[in-house]
Amino acid sequence: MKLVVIGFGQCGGRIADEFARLNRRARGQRGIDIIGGAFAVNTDVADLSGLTSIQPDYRHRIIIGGRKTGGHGVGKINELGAEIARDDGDKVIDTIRADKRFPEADAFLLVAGAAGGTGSGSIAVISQHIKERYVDKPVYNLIVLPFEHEESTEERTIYNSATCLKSAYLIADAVFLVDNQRYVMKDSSISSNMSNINRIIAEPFYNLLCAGEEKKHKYIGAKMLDAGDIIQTVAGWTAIGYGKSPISFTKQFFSRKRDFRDKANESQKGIQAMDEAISGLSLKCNPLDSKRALYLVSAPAKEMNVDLIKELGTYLKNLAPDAIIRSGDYPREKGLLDITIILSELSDVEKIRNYFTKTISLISTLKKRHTGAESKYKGIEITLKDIPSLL
Ligand SMILES: Nc1nc2c(ncn2[C@@H]2O[C@H](COP(=O)(O)OP(=O)(O)OP(=O)(O)O)[C@@H](O)[C@H]2O)c(=O)[nH]1
Ligand SMILES: [Mg+2]
Repeated sequence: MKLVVIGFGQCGGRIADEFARLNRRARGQRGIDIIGGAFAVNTDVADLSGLTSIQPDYRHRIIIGGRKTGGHGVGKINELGAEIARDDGDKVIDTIRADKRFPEADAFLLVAGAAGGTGSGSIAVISQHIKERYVDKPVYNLIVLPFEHEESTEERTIYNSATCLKSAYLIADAVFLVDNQRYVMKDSSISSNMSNINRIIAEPFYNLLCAGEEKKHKYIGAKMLDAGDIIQTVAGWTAIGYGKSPISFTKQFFSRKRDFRDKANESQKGIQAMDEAISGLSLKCNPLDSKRALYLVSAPAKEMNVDLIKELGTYLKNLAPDAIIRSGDYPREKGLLDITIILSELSDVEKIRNYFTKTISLISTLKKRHTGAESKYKGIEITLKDIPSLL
């Protein structure tokens, strides 16, 4: 599957940059393309300059709202981000479709941080523009949820997240949810932490996108997972995960001599990788709530067999009994059995529900505060008119 990846704001831009690196890796290691263009859109010139892999020209790093922001961002006011996106949406789309790789893409992936201003405000507006113009290509959003410390120190964080998520859910074919808090790692400086987090966010998409683009016979699995499977699976609130289990060299080397113990070991490794993928999902959710799911197993061809795939399917079906499950195998990895998993069409996501309820109560608090301020203002006005003016 080939995606047109468009990042909005700082967070979105950096993750789109990560996808550009994934594509470079796919070309270098496997001779295939998984991206039909990677773009970054921002109101902030400095943020665009910090990217490394997206082509540095104005056709790939797109500045919007120059007149309104002077190139300095929208300072977390996502309504302003949305307004700018409405004004400059056509410019963004015209720029993206000028890329020669654009026609090959199967779908769009738009990325943004929920809590900021530019990305949070513009992702749904541009998704809407794209959907109006390209009815035949699905539009997916990948939305990054804020760290806990951001939620506790800044009211706007929750409000922006709720409005961004609601708008994205209304317009996008699916919303991949990524919770920053789940990726927090100790003993790293913030910036290396962020780039680590971004790398881990993008990683599960690597095999998932590569599998359907393979041309060489030996890398095509018994059950190839292609763009059609992904499009059929991904809908509504969605989480993605990745897990791996090493396979020792000697085992691969002497694999002709496998006995029943090796076979049991294989399944165990498969289940272990699947457990890791589920416990490391991009967002905490309950598999019971998912209506559609997908898993892709990638391992050296010798390590893969129908029983393993079947066993993994049964395992997942027990966890997500209401889900239609699609699967595929991808005989590619060396020394590794890895699993990519998607849980989609989630009927409930606690974290998102909390953003919505907190925002509703925040709005009523703000209203009260506002009327309080108005009566105070009126109070001053009344006394003010009796004071003589020197003008
Ligand atoms: N995972 C990840 N999260 C990020 C990154 N940069 C920012 N964030 C998160 O994104 C949110 C802030 O959004 P930004 O992308 O910085 O904001 P913006 O869209 O540029 O909007 P303005 O700067 O207000 O114009 C916060 O919750 C950050 O924790 C990043 O590189 N990776
Ligand atoms: Mg910014």
